[in-house]
Amino acid sequence: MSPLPAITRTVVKPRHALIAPDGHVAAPLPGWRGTRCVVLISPAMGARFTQMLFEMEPKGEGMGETGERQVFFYVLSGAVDAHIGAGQSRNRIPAGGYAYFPSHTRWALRPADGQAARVVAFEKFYEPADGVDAPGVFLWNEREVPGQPFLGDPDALLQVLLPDRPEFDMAINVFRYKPGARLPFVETHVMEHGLLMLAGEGIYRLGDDWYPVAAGDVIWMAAYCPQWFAAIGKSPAAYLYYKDVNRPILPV
Ligand code: UGY
Ligand code: MN
Repeated sequence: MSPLPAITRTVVKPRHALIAPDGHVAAPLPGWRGTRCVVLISPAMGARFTQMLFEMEPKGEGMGETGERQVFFYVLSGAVDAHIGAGQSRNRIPAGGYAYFPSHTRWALRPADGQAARVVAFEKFYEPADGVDAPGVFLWNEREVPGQPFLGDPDALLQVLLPDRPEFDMAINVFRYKPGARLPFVETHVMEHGLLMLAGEGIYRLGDDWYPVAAGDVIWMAAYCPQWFAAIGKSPAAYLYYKDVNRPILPV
């Protein structure tokens, strides 16, 4: 028997949201063709950034110019060729690979090897900082990034995907938990998060609510949303997440 179509785990609240995959609806976006674009998190919800999913057909394509924004693409499956800058230099990005395009960068993404590809993106207006040069293009692969025990816990490993330097005003990390591992306390902080569950299952506490979550789920946590996670499945859990960092809290 199929589940009632009127039931979903998705919730959108003022200070957090859980977006389950069953509710995805395509939002055609300029610059993309042969691609199903899903805007998962956006300022329309109250966030200060955007998180999007791009399901690209083998002949699909995305292209743009970042303008005042910056964009981080992470390849979930398949592989893409990233064409960067006026000269359109080409770089192959396999699954687990990622590309950061700073503001004022012309870019294009095309699936490689005639295969479909799935890509998640985080986009944010860049906030220049006094005495700090803007970052350059950054391409790398999650497999090359060592996991650091989170606050000393070897069962909760944090991979910091972008350089931890003042020119970057956003961080993108992967958090990997062994079954039973958890955050050591309920975090409450000024930084905002956008999160995609990559693997496994767990329980997320958001504010005073508790949600079972699994691979494919997306979470938005506004600043100061109390948050806690425990991995409860039989296999390891992992999530990819965004946070705003390195900038003064009050506008200067
Ligand atoms: O970086 C973080 O704030 C991270 N520990 N938060 C989270 O996993 N919800
Ligand atoms: Mn946090």
